[in-house]
Amino acid sequence: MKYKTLTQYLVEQQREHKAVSADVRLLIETVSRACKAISHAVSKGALGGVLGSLGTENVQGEVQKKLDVLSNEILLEANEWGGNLAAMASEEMQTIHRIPTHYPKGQNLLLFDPLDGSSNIDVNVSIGTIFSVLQAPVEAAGREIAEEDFLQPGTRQVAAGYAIYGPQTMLVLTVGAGVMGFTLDREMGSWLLTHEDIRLPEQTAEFAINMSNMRHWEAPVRRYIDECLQGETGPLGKNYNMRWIASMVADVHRILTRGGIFMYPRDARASGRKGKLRLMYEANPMSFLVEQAGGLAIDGANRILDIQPDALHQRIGVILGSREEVERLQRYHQEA
Ligand code: P6P
Repeated sequence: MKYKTLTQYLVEQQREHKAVSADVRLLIETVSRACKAISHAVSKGALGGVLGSLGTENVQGEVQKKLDVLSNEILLEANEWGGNLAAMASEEMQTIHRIPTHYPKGQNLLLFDPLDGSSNIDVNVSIGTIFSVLQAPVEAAGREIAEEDFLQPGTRQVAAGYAIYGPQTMLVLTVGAGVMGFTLDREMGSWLLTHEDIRLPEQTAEFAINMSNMRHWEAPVRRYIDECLQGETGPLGKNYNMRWIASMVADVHRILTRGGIFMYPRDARASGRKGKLRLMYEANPMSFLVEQAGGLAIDGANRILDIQPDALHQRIGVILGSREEVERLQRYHQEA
């Protein structure tokens, strides 16, 4: 079977649908090449001397794995010279990374979690790269780009996606014209459009949450999970299954593929009061993808994409997936 390549898809979106500009198309192609390099490094595992921790912590206070830092460096180096970026931001860096003065600059802002789920690296479980593309505010023209220029609601994203390094390496992307899945053909080094127009099933019987945090949850979350656990004898009238990979990219990919609800809600812990996941480069790109596929993404009562960020590494509660289930949980939060 002949598959459309990522380049062909992007050229068509640019030429026929005006869904992407030439420099966003170049940016996505550059990010996809960097993800190929990360996939190659990840797949070497112990043979590549890239497993294990560096003994350092990132800005989040999380232990940095060798592959976290390597993936961050691959994305920075790949995206510095293209002339289509004003600056970058990463989970692994305290503040923004401006384009070096000897390179031309562009109008786009690239944000990424270079290797999400890195606690799974050493145990050979799927991990991924998450990215989000914004545009520099008009008022930033003629001055140095600042961190505040990144603090835009998720509705302003012009593109978002993730690469998942699993049994297959895939790139799942939206430019605001639906969600497309590309599988890496390692022999040719091409991303091939194998999953056109991914639609997230509106109903599900599968929830994803870390149950060990149950005692810390707010009442609406506790109510919803209790009802799921009551199965067909309870108010939801059906039995539910549970999955938790502890790798957001893998859990979200499963949900985009067969439906489900992903929950990392804020909770009563000091570390969880605002949630665990980061708004700018985890929740926003995943929410853009989920909504483009027909699903819903909330922080509890509010749509995630509408949230006005107040800090680059801001954390947020995340509930996303099959529309019917997320709407139910949103009602429970609104009733609380
Ligand atoms: P927990 C990975 O560290 C991550 O940021 C997400 O990818 C994942 O969904 C979550 O944290 C897992 O958190 O507390 O279950 O280990």
